[in-house]
Amino acid sequence: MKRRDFVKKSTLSSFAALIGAELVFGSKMLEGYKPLALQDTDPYKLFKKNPNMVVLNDKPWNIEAKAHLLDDAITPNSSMFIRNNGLLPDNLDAESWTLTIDGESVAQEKTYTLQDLKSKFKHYTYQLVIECGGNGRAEFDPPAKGNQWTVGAVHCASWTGVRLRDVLKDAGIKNNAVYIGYHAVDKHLSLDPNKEPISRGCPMHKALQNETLLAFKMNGEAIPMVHGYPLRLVAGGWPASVSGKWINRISIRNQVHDGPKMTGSAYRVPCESVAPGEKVSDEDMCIIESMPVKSLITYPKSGAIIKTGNTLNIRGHAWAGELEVAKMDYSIDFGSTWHSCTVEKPANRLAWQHFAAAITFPKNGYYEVWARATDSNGVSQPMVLPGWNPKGYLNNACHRIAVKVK
Ligand SMILES: Nc1nc2c(c(=O)[nH]1)N[C@H]1C(S)=C(S)[C@@H](COP(=O)(O)O)O[C@H]1N2
Ligand SMILES: [Mo]
Repeated sequence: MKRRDFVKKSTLSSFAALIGAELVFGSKMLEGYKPLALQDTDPYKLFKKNPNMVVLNDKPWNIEAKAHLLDDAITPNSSMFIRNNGLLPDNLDAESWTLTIDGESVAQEKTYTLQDLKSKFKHYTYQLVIECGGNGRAEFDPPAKGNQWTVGAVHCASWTGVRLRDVLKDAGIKNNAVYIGYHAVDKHLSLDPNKEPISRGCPMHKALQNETLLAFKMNGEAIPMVHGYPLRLVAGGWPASVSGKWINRISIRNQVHDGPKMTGSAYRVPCESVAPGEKVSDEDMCIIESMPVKSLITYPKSGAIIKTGNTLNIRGHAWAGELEVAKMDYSIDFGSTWHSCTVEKPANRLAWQHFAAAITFPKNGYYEVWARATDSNGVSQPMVLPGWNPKGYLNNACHRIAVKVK
C-alpha cells in the first residue's frame, strides 16, 4: 500500500503564519490539502483587516485605510494599508529563513539564519512611520496611473528587530559602499521566477541609522504574513517602498542600487518642478528620500455633526520624514486664519506625533476643519495639491474634514 504523503513542515509553518495560529494537528494533514481558513479569499478575513478598509486592487493586493481608522497611537494590523507590487510569496518558513549580505562592497559575503540574527545582535523597538510615496495620488490632475490612494497609505506601528547597521558591520562594509539594495521572495506578476517585482534600497547613511531595522516583530508579535513575515527591512520616514518585505538578501552596492523600481520614473519626482502634464525625461527625475511634512485628522470622522454650542475635540497624527513636527495648526475658515493645536513629542525619532485641539464654532452651519503641520525647518504643508509629477508622488496637502453644527 502506498504511504500517504503528509504536508511538509515548511508548508505547515507558512499556513500557520497566514492563519495566525498554530495548526495543532497540522502534521496529520495530507499534502495538497488547504486548510479551510485559507480557502477563504475574502481579503478582510485573510489579512484580518477592518471591514471599512478599501480594496484598490486584488492582483496584486492593495488595500487602503481611511483617516478615522488610523486613530490609534500605534497602528494595529487591522488598519494598516497593504501595498504589494507582486504576488504574495508562499512557503514562508521562519525556521529555515536566511538573510545573505552580499554585493560589491561587502568585505565578506555572509549568510545568517533568522535565529542567528535574533541571538547574535541586540534587539531594538521603534515606532516608525511608513508612508507609501504614492499616498494622495488620487488628487493629481492630470491623473497619475497607479493605485489611487487617498489619505490612508500610511501607518505607524511598533517594529522590533536588529539594527541593519550591526549586521552590515558584522559582514564588513568596504570604503566604496554607497547604497544598499534589498531582495525578497514575492513573485513577479508574470510569474517569471527570474523577475523581481521590486528591489529597492537607500544610501548608506540611511541604512546605518539607529532606527533602520531588520524587523521580525510588529506590535509585539510575529509580523503578519502580508506585511513581510518573517523578516522585513524598516526605514521610517522614507517612501515605504524602501521598507522591503520578505527579504532574504541585502546587497551592499558600490553604486546607487539599480533593481526594479529604482530606475526610470519609479519612486522619483522631477528634480526641478514642472507644469502639470509636462513630459519629464528619466535623467531629470530624482529619487525620493525623506518624505515631506504631513498630518491626518483621525477624529472625528469627516461628516461629523456637532450640537450647537458644543466644543469639538479633534485629534490626529503628524509626521515629517527625517524631521520632527514643530507646530500644528487648524483652520475652520478655509485657511484664512489658523489656531494652534497641542502636539506631543514623538515616542522616538521617526514616529508620528499626536495632536489635539478643542474647537468652538461661531454659529450653526457647514464647516471644514483643516489641519496643517510645520516641520522643524519651518516648512508647512501646502493647502492645495503640491508640485505635480508624472507618477503622482508626495501629495502632502492639508487634510480636511467636513463638520456640520446644528
Ligand atoms: N518585497 C516587497 N517589499 C515591499 C513591496 C513589495 O511589493 N514587495 N512594496 C513596497 C511598497 S511600494 C510599500 S508602500 C510598502 C507597503 O508596506 P505594507 O504593505 O506593509 O503597508 O512595502 C514596500 N515593500
Ligand atoms: Mo509604495
